[in-house]
Amino acid sequence: MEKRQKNIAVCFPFKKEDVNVFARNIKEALSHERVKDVLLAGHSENETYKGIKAFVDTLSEDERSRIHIFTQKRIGSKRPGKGDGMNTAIEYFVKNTDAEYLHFYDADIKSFNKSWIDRVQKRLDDGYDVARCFYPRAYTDAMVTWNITRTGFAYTWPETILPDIEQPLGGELGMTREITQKLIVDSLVRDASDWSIDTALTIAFARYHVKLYEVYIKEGKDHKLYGKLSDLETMAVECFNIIKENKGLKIDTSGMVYEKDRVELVPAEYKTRVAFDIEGSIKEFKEGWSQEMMEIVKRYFPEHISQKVFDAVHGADYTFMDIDMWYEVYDVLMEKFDFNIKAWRRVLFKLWVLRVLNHAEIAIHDPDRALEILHRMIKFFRSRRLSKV
Ligand code: GDX
Ligand code: MG
Repeated sequence: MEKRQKNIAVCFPFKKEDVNVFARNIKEALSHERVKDVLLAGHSENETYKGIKAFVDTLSEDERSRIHIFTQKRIGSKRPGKGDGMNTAIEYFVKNTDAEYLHFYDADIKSFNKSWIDRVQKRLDDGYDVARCFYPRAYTDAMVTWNITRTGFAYTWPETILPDIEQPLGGELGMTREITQKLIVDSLVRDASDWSIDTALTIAFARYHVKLYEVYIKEGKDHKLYGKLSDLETMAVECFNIIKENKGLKIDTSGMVYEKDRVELVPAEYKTRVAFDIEGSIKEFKEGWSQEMMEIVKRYFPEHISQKVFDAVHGADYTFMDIDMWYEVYDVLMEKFDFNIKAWRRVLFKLWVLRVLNHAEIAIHDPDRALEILHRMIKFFRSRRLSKV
């Protein structure tokens, strides 16, 4: 059989990670016969960076020559986060390597192995421009994806394929060099220096009309887990904000090819696994309400919603944020939310927590129904907006 040339670069953006898990992933990537370069895009020269550098020093000369370790440049204007890391890596790939394909994987994935690279690359070899991974996830997980991003896509671009993408925030994806050349001059992507990068990339792919394939990784992404929902506060807010900022953007995906793997059966353990600490999240919802936050809720949201929110802060009913009410909330947020005002960011987070608690309550008793409601929510957002435009 003809031996294929080494033509893939694999990048791991990283900030603060378990060095052993990360080192194992680097080894996996290096052991792939087609991986030419491994790009390690660090946040800063922190402990993880030093630990990984020390690990790289223990590798063979051939392996070391294929590793490129660097810290991220300041590229975007938002918070300096994962987006600056990915954009620095994309630019590095275009300017300093000659591999044909660039893949990204998160550094903290314990279930990662080199077959993931094969599964992504197979689709690129088949002629797709971008291949990205999706996974079975606990029915109470992916709460930013469902309630912020897929709903936001359905609200803003209802006539496109964007709301159908399973994991629009997924950090595991591969693309051709041609796509990376577009990304390094795409201001929407370059500016997305924080958690908004994954959304920015998804929007960019739609605007380029790429041939997109979503690959189902059935064994799942086993990575570091969240505790309370507040671990996701920054992510939820940044992911919402990029959609709001771009709500005027016209996107037409009619010329786009989009395919995904069929999901056979979701393993039973994902249905009942609770992805975060529910009691802790309720407590967090109740705490830290400033006068300014209260005023925002009172002033901008319909009274039947604001009253329930205020009652929930002191009372025991915090599971009322169903999909109809979430649509009403989303409508207000798309008009009035102001990222520059801290109280607004906190209000968005608190309302999202209520939405998650409503879903979690159903998911604990009837997971299949809860999942069905999430799908119905996307359809509902889409049809409401289609009937408006
Ligand atoms: N260079 C750099 N700079 N890397 C970062 C930074 C940063 O500021 N922040 C995080 N990373 C790395 C991190 O070390 C890891 O390798 C990866 O980015 C993802 O971060 P992690 O903390 O594991 O995020 P999480 O919550 O697992 O989120 C991932 O999945 C989300 C999703 O699929 O829903 C991540 O890829 C998100 O972008 C994505 O939204
Ligand atoms: Mg992770």
